[in-house]
Amino acid sequence: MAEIKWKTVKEYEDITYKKCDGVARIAFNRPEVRNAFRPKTVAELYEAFLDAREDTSIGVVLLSGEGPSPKDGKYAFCSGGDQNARGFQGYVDDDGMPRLNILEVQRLIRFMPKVVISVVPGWCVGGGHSLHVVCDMTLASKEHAIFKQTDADVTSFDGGYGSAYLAKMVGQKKAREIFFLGRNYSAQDAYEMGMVNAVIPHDELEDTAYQWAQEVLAKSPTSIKMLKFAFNLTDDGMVGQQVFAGEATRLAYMTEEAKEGRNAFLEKRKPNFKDIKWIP
Ligand code: S0N
Repeated sequence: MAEIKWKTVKEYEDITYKKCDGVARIAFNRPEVRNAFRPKTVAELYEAFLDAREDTSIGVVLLSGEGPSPKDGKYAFCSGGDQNARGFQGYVDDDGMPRLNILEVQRLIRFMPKVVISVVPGWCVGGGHSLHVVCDMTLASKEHAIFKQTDADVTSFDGGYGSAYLAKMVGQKKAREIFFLGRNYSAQDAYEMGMVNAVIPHDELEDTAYQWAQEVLAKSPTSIKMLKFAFNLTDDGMVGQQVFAGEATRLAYMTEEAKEGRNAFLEKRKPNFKDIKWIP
């Protein structure tokens, strides 16, 4: 495969953010703490995801973790909330504000009209595990990825996508086992459970993720967007319906009858829809 020519979008402290040929790559960059996130990390993550969502040249976002750790050479996707930043009411920001802002990033991933792939090079734990669950697809390192839910060890619980949506993916019994026992699962275990799309040799993980992204990019953007929102709809209740219906409205805006409706209002006349066919 030809070398991927990533261009850095912006220098951040806690993440890296690059783009190349329709693909954005966002990665946690705190390998010395297994890529745990503090509020600053989450704020940076949110800004980068928002940029990727708004950039019309981007169709796929890869979410990963930089590494290995300079301390011991181990790899991590993300080990969840930084327990050093955790205060009484949440993860405490530089300004002293307690936050649970990772949930805002989860919603951004869930509702962005682009495909988000989690690329898991190592530990995928706690709130990091929840992030991989909420991504559209997951690719994992054969040698180094380990999936683990520690929420019940640290009195934290993702009662939304991290658990309930996980159960839709792997089944109720398995999801309860993951949370209630907090065991380690290999990439192969996670694949067999249905929460990982492919197990990839570590050295090929990044290239494979980019290749998967290019395959998605060869598809029709409107189809991919409508399919993502259709997959989401049944699990997202009225919000899922709102997001899907919003895109249906946009498609309706592109019709002749929509032009007639708008023009009639602007021209202060009654709309004339009589030439529009009632196609069965
Ligand atoms: C990841 C683990 C299993 C790795 O074990 P290993 O390889 O033995 O390494 P360690 O020696 O333990 O760690 C290396 C260094 O990294 C530090 N570190 C690791 N993880 C964290 C962390 N999360 N916070 C702070 N520091 C961390 C270690 O301390 C060590 O440092 P040194 O070298 O100085 O000793 C293992 O490390 C582990 O179990 N980590 C903790 C995992 C965890 O419990 N995470 C928190 C789980 N909860 C959340 O994430 C909640 C997130 C959230 O915000 C939320 C809020 C509301 C609703 C939902 C959520 C949600 O998303 O869940």
